[in-house]
Amino acid sequence: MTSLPLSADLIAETNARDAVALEEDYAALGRKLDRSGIAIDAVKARVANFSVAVPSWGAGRGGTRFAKFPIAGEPTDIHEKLEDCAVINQLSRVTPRVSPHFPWDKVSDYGALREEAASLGLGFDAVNSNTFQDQPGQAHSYATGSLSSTVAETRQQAVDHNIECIEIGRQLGAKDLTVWVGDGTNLPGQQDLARSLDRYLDAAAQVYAALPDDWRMLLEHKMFEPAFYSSVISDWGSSILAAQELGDKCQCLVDLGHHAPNVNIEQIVARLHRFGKLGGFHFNDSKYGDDDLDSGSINPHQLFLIFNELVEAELHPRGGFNPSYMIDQSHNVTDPIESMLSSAEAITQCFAKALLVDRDALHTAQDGNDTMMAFQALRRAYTVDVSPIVAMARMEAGGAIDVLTAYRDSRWRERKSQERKAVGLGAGIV
Ligand code: PSV
Ligand code: MN
Repeated sequence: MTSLPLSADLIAETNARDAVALEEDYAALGRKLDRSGIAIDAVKARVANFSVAVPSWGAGRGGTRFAKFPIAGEPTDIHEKLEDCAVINQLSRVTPRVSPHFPWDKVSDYGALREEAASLGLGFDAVNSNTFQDQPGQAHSYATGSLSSTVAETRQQAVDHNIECIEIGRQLGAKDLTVWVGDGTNLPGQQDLARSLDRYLDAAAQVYAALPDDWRMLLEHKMFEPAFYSSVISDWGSSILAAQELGDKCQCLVDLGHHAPNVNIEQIVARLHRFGKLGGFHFNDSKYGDDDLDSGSINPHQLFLIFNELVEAELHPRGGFNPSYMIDQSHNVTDPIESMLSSAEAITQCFAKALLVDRDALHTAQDGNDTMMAFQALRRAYTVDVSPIVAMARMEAGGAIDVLTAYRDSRWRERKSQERKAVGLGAGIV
């Protein structure tokens, strides 16, 4: 039986305050879109089917290598994280899956954890392995690498951990294994750049061989950090080459923060799709590097352009279109629930805007080399305020029209601060 964390009455009360205004805004937007031949209810139906997963680790306050500033009522284990994720989904109705990270979310009974999540209205998304940190009592250190380590026993340990993650994921009902390694170097000459990739590919092939038939292995690239001179899987080029070598069940995952500044991420998305290797996303935003800021907070236009490519890719699947969508952010100074509510809304709005693009006008302008009209086809969609569509879809699914006000009215964090144990201080990028 499902038992959601917030009272339905509370959501209904806050919705009652906003419902008339929403109806008016929705009707006005419906008339505007109708003039362009767009049926607002059809867009709303697509939005209602959209979803994005949340990361279990995102439910806690993040930190930098300098400090972490915990808040009272923060979750300290996977059970409390699931509760918070259920709050996000209950209000937003767009985040029904949680992506777990191991060993951070380790428990003794994964069947029970799956049931616990289901009772909160949640399922599990991709499982994430962690070979970028050492754990207490671990036999071999990852300090100088994991899947690409020069030490055979360390590589084997990393392979075994990934295979264990697949086994855990099977019990949780997941279908994807996301592999991000921090492997790389900090000084020129530290490792042979070609041979470290050979070792990575060899070890990754052992993980790939353990994938069930209906699973995918998603390779997440990252340009720098923790390695500051070279990373083994540093960019989408390394990622797609590795994915092509490993096989059809291996695809690439694009974390928006993991590129060089000003890289054209939407073009990377189109390229990966072109070659059947677009596996998924970690949504976040960044200004300087991998800052893990809230999605759409710095460059919402880029997020829209990415969704424009995704909508285009779905229309022209080229043999498949099944990218997994997930948020991956570090909430250093906000309540993580609030950041994820706000981010889920920003992501869904960009998807909705991309649905509004007049594709015939765009393609005609593109084919005729009418640069300005091609751009205007995108601009017209981007400038529409789609918030009534997203809010209406959410309300009809049982969520809140104004997610942040409803969350604050629930006093969730204050109530949890009475029940949950305090999180320790300390630094660490997680
Ligand atoms: C690495 O920066 C990353 O984006 C990977 O997805 C990790 O699994 C995650 O952050 C958590 O640290
Ligand atoms: Mn990530």
